[in-house]
Amino acid sequence: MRSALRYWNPEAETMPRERLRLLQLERLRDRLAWVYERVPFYRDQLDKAGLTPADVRSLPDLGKLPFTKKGDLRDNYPAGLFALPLTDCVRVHASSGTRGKPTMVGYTRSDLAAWSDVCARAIVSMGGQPGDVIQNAYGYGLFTGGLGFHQGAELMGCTVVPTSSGNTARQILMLQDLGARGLACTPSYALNLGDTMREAGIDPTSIQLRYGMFGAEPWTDELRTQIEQTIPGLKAYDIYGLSEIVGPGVSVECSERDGLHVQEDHFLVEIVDPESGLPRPYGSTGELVFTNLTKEALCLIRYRSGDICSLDDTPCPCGRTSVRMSKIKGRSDDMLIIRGVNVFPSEVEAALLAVPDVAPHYQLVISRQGALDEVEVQVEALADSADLSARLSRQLRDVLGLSCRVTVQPSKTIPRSEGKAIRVVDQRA
Ligand code: DLL
Repeated sequence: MRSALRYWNPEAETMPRERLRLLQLERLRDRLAWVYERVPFYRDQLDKAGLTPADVRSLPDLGKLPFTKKGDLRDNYPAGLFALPLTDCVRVHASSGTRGKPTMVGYTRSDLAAWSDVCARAIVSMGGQPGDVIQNAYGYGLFTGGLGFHQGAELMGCTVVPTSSGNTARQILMLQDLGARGLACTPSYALNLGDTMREAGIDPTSIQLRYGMFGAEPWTDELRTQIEQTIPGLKAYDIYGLSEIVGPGVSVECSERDGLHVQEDHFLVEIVDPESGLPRPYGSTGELVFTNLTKEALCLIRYRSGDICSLDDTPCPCGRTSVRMSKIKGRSDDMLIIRGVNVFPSEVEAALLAVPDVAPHYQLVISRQGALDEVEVQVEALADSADLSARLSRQLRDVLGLSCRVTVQPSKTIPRSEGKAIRVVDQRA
């Protein structure tokens, strides 16, 4: 019998940190020269800062370079930040633009090969093995989730069932008939799928799911527990990524589920103060900033992700040597300030799901009364409970210092997700 793989790319995943740092520096210098020669935006940026690529002699020198922001991609829509003409790309993807135009990203054949490799590493890290059947319910299309996962799973010799998102009845049929061991989708959709199976009275032993590869939106350990209770036998793992940098596979949990390993040979990660942009030490919370170390088509330098978490470079028992990210707390632009209290939707999720009788479906509705922001937390109950709303209000006040109205809605009235869940409805003008 073939022994189980521990790593997909052992050389890259277990490289001693000193060697990894040297490799990162070499790749950083090479990519800086690449974009300086080919992308007018970066040439201008560096010229204005009085720098040339040769001025970066050590990794800390990276801090001298200006940031790239989402607005820069928008201003140069569709392909102004590409280092190669569109005709040299073999594929494009785009992230859903909530404000106007989407963000367009491009890939050469070599970019796709590197992306497939990091996705294969991620699948093995979450318990996948060559030969496994993997059902991929991330949306196929411009979104990077579907095709990103697909090519990684194919590369490692899995059998991919490309269901894409939605059509829950057909998803369940495929799970039963083809016996997938791995399920890839957003965590909110996994919960929706599990709930639907339970309501339909499906025998859990007719499903062979063992691992879930869930990401593309913030979620908490409390939601992880709920998903695992809803789909017995499945272990839920977190996978992170963003289209601007590549798509899924930038970082992923291992069997320890104690942070997400960043694929640092491809993505250089920093953590900065979201306000000042100054570097923050490992262990403290801040905004993730990524620099591509190997991309050809769209190679971003110091890209402000907007995602808030912390980094940890202590050794992991799994043997991978890369730095780990904590779960994402939220986005810098999703942080709510409700009567002076700063709160992320994920903190509300963790506090709510710690209370018995509350269903794992919720929405925060924000409105403005005069000069004050009001938040109404809408939830559904698992069982009849006259004082649920009062208990939840107390919990939010005690845990988060947040005073808000909690309304318990009739069952099934909070929209169920098929992709990224909408947790916040902002009614402010
Ligand atoms: O969501 C890529 C992806 C697909 C990741 C499938 C994982 C699985 P975008 O649509 O560009 O790309 O959205 C990127 O989603 O900046 C985060 O705010 C959020 N996000 C992605 N993964 C996670 C995660 C894909 N595991 C944006 N936890 C990112 C929290 C996540 N937030």
